[in-house]
Formats: sequence, structure tokens, C-alpha cells
Amino acid sequence: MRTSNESELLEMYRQMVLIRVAEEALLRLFEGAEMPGFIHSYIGEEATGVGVCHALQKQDVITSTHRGHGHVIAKGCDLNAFFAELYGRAAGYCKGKGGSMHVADLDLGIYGANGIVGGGVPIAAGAALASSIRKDDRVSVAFMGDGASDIGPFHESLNLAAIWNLPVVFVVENNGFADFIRQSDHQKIDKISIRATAYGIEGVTVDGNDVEAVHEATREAVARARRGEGPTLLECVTYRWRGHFEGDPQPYRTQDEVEDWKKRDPIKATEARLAELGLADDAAMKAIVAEMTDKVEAAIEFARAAPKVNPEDALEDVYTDLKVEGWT
Ligand SMILES: Cc1ncc(C[n+]2csc(CCOP(=O)(O)OP(=O)(O)O)c2C)c(N)n1
Repeated sequence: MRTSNESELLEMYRQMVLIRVAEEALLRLFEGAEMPGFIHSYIGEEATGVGVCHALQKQDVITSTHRGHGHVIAKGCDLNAFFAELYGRAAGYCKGKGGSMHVADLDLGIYGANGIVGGGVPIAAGAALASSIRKDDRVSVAFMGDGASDIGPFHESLNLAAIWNLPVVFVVENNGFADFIRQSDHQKIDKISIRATAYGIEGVTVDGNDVEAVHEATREAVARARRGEGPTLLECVTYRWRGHFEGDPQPYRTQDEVEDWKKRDPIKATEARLAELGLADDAAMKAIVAEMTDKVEAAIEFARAAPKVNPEDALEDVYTDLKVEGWT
């Protein structure tokens, strides 16, 4: 399945490199105790977030997860506000009060990363319901892990989205594990996409490390949604290189297994593809890595220099000022 055009492939490569460089920088900052909070690394899964988001328009909606850095960067988030949020700075996306699992940008259709596993799934279905009522031509995408596809709200959301033909794509990033549990120990099925059958919708499984395959499958699902033909369950099979969180001792897998998957690095595969198509040589790819590294370093410098959250503002923005008629 090779239909991404040449400039698209190069752009997707740039985004994947940006995510990898940002994630590697975060690991260093976290290990050096400069980065507060909690980190769930997206390294190894870049082709999924990029392939999906590249098939969307700016106004389209995504909901993300606890492992969401790649999703929000691929949807085009402001890198300064992203790093400032993770640093706990007032210039961050949630004024520094949320951190890694709470990046949102409503103008870019990023309806939030989410620490509640599967929490974004009904939010995306709800956004799709709003779009179908408003007829605004937007499509919503719910990112989730294999573990999230076991929870009740996943099944309720698929059922309602199916019966109401909502413009939504449910993207399962099957990275092999939920927390510390291998997929085969929490599900009796191999392909998660077969769950679509229970709801009468399309279900597709693709190689989540092949950015072109992810992009093409998403384009088809998005086109189906915009035509009013309802939701798709898209499973992208990938692998998380790091532990569930930074500090996870990972007794549930061997280093050999991790090394085997690293041979299927989505970024290296894209580099091979770019070279094969004559779209970029080694020097051009190195220049892209250098450019993305500079971008990330500039954003980190911005975040370091930004003012910290003022503890006195802790309770601001907790409740909305929205007045509802008839309510006191
Ligand atoms: C509703 C809920 N249950 C449990 C947890 C604890 N928890 C955090 S991450 C996680 C595993 C999620 O696995 P998966 O959906 O496959 O995503 P992955 O971490 O593999 O990206 C769990 C159980 C939670 N945050 N929310």
C-alpha cells in the first residue's frame, strides 16, 4: 500500500524525527531530574501518530492518551507551550498545572491527552456527535492503547458511534503491552480490529511501524467518515521501546525482544524508503535531524527561562466561569 506522495513522505519523516528527538531529550531531562512529573515514552511508535495525523485537517479532532507526546506533536502543537507545560511553567498549554498527561489545544483540535485509560474514546465519539449535528465536516480520532480496548467506554463508544454513523476513527496503537501485561495475557484475540465486527463497522489492522501504510489506512477511514458512512476501528501494530513509564524495571520481557523490534525502527524504515525513492540522501536526512534537534533545544531553552507556576494561582481555572441560565 504505497500511495503517499513524495512531499508527504518527506514531511512525515520530518515529524517522526521531531517526535524522536523531543522524546530523547525528555528522557535525558527526566533522568537528570530536571523534568518533573511522570513520563510515558512514545519512542518506537512514531509512525502511528504521524501517519494518522497527517491524514487529518487542522479542524479535525484528536483525543490522546497518557502516552500522548507523539500525538500532539504530530497534530502540530506549539513546541514551546508543550515543553513549558512539561516543565511546570505558566507559559505551558495548561499553565503548567497539568504536565505530560494534560496537553490540550482546542484551536488545533487537540481535545486533550488523558491519564484515564480509554478516557479519550467517548470524548472523541462525543465530538463526532457534535460534528454530525452541526454538519461541520470534521472527523474525530480517538487514540488509545491495546489495554484501553478492553474497557467498557471503548465498547459503548463504538456501539453508539456505529448506530449513529458518527464521523470518528478509533485508532488502537497496539504496542504489545498494557502496563506490565503482554497483549496475549489480557486478550484472547490476536487482531484487535476484529472487535469492529461486533458493532457492524469496518475494522482494519496495519503495520503501525510503516508510516505510509498507517497514513493510507487513515485516509480511507477519514474519507469514509466524511462521506457519512460511519466509524472505523483501525489497529496499528507497533512496539514500545521503553518501559511502560520511565523507571519501569520491565521484568515482563527480554532485552533481546526489544532489540529485535528496534530492527524494525519506523524512522530507519522511512529513511530506507526515502533513499530508495531518491527523495533524500544521507546528508539531507542528517540535515533534517539537525534542524529538528535545534527546534527542540530552542523549545527547552524557552521552557527553562519561562516563569514557574505561581502557587497562588493553583485554584484558578479549576472551575469554569460559564453561567448557565436558570442556575444560581
Ligand atoms: C481507567 C484507568 N484504569 C487504569 C489505569 C492505570 N493505567 C495507566 S496506563 C495503563 C495501561 C494502559 O495500557 P494501554 O492502553 O495498552 O496503553 P499503553 O500504555 O500501552 O500505551 C493502566 C492500566 C488508568 N490510568 N486509568
